[in-house]
Amino acid sequence: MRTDSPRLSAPVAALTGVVSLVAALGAGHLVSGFVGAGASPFVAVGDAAIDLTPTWLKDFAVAAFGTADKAVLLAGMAVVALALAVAAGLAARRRAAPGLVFVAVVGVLGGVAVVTRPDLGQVALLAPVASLVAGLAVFAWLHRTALAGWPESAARRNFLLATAGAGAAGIAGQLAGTSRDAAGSRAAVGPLVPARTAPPVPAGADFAKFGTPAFLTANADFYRVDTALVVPQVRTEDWSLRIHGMVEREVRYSWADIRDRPLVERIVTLCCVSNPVGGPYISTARFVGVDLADLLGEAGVRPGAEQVFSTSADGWTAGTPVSAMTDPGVGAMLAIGMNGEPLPIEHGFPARLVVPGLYGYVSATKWVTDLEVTTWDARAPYWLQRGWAEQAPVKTESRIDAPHDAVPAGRVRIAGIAWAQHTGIDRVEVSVDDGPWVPAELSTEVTVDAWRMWWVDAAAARGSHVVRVRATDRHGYTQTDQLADVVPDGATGWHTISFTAR
Ligand SMILES: Nc1nc2c(c(=O)[nH]1)N[C@H]1C(S)=C(S)[C@@H](COP(=O)(O)O)O[C@H]1N2
Ligand SMILES: [Mo]
Repeated sequence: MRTDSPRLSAPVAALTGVVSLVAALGAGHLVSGFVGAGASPFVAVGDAAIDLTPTWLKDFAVAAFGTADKAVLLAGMAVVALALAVAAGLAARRRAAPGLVFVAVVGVLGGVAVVTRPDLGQVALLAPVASLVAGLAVFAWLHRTALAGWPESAARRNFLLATAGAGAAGIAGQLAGTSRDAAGSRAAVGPLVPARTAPPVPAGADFAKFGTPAFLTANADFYRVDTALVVPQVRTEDWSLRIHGMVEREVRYSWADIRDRPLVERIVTLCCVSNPVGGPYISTARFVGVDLADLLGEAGVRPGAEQVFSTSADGWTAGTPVSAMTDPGVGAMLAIGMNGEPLPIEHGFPARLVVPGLYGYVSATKWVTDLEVTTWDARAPYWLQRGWAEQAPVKTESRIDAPHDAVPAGRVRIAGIAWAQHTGIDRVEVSVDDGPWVPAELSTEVTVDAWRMWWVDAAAARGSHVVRVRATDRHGYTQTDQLADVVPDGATGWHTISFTAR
């Protein structure tokens, strides 16, 4: 009769896999603290997943989870990684080799994710290499001690040691990374005083007391949309903006070059193309910066140029029609300040693009470092490669914000926002229960590049009611009930809500 070779129990085998995974992630995170947060293998794989996600799945994720979509992605990845680690352990109950192969395959995938990141240099590869080495070494080591006699105290000690070491490495990496982050640089910026200020916001610019948003959105409430899993940390001392391509002369601006120019201030509404009818991805701020028309003028745009292809520190790209940036009437800016502060780090510190009238994905590059003047054929920006439109002016739209719950029957105040950038809102009309369109009262216009608020009163008997809104811009265009999806160039249709009067 043949005696079985020693074999790990299933829980111990699974634990071997899980602790090795933790060790691998800890080692990678430690090294990423020195070579850049995006090199941490877990983050790099997540970033790669975001870039590879098909558009329909991304739309679903945004629709289902909103801005929590990244947290959901990370949680999903954690579940998959844990399952793989358990599988690696279970595959190695007798011999370590199958488990080691598993660890190696996962480690190499992490490495591939890092190498293919557009924003990471060669040294970033050190992070997944550290993960791979730590994962293999810890797996082999724990496997050997566990086979030699779990649950002896020595074996148990090794498992604890490996876990504690991984945790310490992860924390050290986090601290090292934090010491290189941009918060200190941002705090050192000091006041950004515009030479040309935007008009003050009059008292009648919003109907917040009736349920609309405030005219200016606080930085903390400003909607946020980007593909970055970890917010890029760009310090002013490391930042520069290069303008090149189809220009007379290539130019490069340092932070001080920009900050020391006369600054302009403009109130602009930013809107995301992924905003569904009635959606929340729209906000307004007072931006401070310099005119892109001036910077591009200094470089000298050559005839035949069609798009300004902008790139951010994290490798994201956008393509903007040259005319939207060189026509001084548009007011496109390189913004460095927002609502009286330097740009918040999540909104692009130290510098971003703001182009009134265009959806963010074709214009609003955050953490911008490079402008290449080129043609549409030569360069395809990030969302164009994923099926979204090349030209994406913000569509005339309106939204109902109040009422949103049950209200007492009788006179009901309905309020909301409308926007028609560059053109301006001419009128907003509301229809209750398919009745006639009734004109709403409009707020004081601050600029045609910002949203406008409206309200109207309606008589509502006890029961449930349906409200629709439509806006007309000063070109005479009235929103139609034609429904369009957000892909490829923005949603259309009348925002419709229902409320109960009792
Ligand atoms: N670097 C970078 N810039 C970016 C994006 C991005 O994913 N990465 N998203 C764009 C999109 S789609 C929008 S709508 C705006 C949103 O800007 P906000 O987050 O400041 O509101 O940023 C734009 N700039
Ligand atoms: Mo967007």
